[in-house]
Order: sequence, then C-alpha cells, then structure tokens
Amino acid sequence: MVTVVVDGERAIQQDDGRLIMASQDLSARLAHVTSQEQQLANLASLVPDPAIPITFTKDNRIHIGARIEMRVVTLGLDGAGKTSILFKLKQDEFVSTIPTIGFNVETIEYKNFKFTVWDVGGQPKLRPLWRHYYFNTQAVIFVVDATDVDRLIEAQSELTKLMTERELKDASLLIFANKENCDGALGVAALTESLGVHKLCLGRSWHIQPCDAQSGMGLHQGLDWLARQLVPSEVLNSAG
Ligand SMILES: Nc1nc2c(ncn2[C@@H]2O[C@H](COP(=O)(O)OP(=O)(O)OP(=O)(O)O)[C@@H](O)[C@H]2O)c(=O)[nH]1
Ligand SMILES: [Mg+2]
Repeated sequence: MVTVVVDGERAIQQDDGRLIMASQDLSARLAHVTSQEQQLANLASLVPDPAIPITFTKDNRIHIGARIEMRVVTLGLDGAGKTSILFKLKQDEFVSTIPTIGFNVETIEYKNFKFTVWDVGGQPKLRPLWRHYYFNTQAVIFVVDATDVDRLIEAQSELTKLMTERELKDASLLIFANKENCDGALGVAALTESLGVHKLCLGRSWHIQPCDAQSGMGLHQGLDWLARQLVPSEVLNSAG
C-alpha cells in the first residue's frame, strides 16, 4: 500500500504524458492491493470461534471441538472377552456373544473423549486380518482371559507379533486382564511375568488393567489410562 502511494506521488510530479502511462500501472497496483485485502478478509473468517475448544494431544494431533477423539483396536485370542467388553462399555450390558467373524465397531463417549473402538475376531484363522486395522491406531487393547492359563503362551506369541508391527510402533498398549471375577484368574503380577510385558514393551506406554466384562469392574479405569496417554490428567474432565 505504501509503495502504491509513493509511486502515485512520484507520478504526479511527472509531465502529462508520463502521468497517463503511470495511471495504467497505478490501476494495476491498486487492483492487486484490493485482491490482497479480499484474501485477508477471507482468512479472518477461517479463524475459529474462540468458544470452540482446541486441544493439542501428546501425539501431535489437533482436536477441534468438545471431544478428543481416539482410535483404538481391540485384539486378543478368541473367547478372551473382547466383544463382551465392547458392549459393556457401550451400553452397560453383559450381552450374550457369539464368536466374532469379521469385526464390530462402536464409538464410546466417556468424559471428554470419544473412542472409536474396533473389535476384531480372534480365532486363529482370522488373526491374519488383524493387520488391516492397524492404520492410524493410537492404542491397542489386548484382552487376555486371565483364567485361560493353558493358552497364555499362545496369547504371549500373538502379543509379541503385535509389538513388532511397524504400524503399531507408536501405539500405546492397554492389556485388559479379563474374567477377574472367575475362580483361578491370574493376577496382574503373574500375567505381566507370563506375557513378558516388560521386555516386549521397552520404550512403549503400557498398562495391565484387571477387569471383568460382567460387572464392568476395571473397564473405565482402562479408558482413563488410555485418555491420559493423550492429555495430561487436568485436561480430562469428569462430564459424560
Ligand atoms: N465370567 C465371565 N465371562 C466372560 C467375561 N467376559 C467374557 N466372558 C464370556 O467369555 C465368552 C467369550 O466372550 P467374547 O466377548 O465373545 O470373546 P471374544 O474375545 O470377543 O471372542 P472372539 O470374537 O471369538 O474373538 C462368552 O461366553 C462371554 O460371556 C467375564 O468378564 N467374566
Ligand atoms: Mg468377539
């Protein structure tokens, strides 16, 4: 704008012929300034309403709106209780399940979080499909049947494969030690040891949460832990 004014003053001091020539140049510059002003006005309308909350999460994402979104995939051996946990969280019911062929997906709103949870069938023939759910996953929930001592080695082997997946290298790991309401269920210390979690999860955020899908014990504590992987505790509100 200043350049245009200075050029204008200079032009006025010229003779008439040069003044006419300069007028074309001036018009072009004025048109340019007008279009820049228009662009700036458009930009200003893009600045969000300050009443809309914006949250920067620890994984360098920006969340606009009241809820912070998190994408989670639930994996584990068949029969571990993945679908039971999903429906207990979604509708507070211990539903009667059938083995999952394919997947279930639900959004669970909890506090100021919105979790999109993918629950994938765990039968051996379905496990090669798990990798199709890894993209953009911020956390893995690995469900273990704490009473199924005979299949702990199998669970450990699947967990080991997951932890070496490149697409999951930044994902947090929440292990739900499920069926803690049943006799003979192993506790957190025994499961941590049997699954070799300390060694498997070097440099990764992980947590083992005892739970049972029947009463819902431990499930919300698990979600709280997941949420804290994204935001400091004080950003978690208690509404919802
Ligand atoms: N007692 C008890 N039974 C449970 C619990 N969680 C799940 N079950 C039972 O365990 C069985 C398997 O549960 P599902 O939720 O279908 O297991 P899943 O991991 O989804 O199995 P797939 O879909 O085959 O991978 C069902 O009979 C459930 O009722 C629990 O916390 N306590
Ligand atoms: Mg299932």
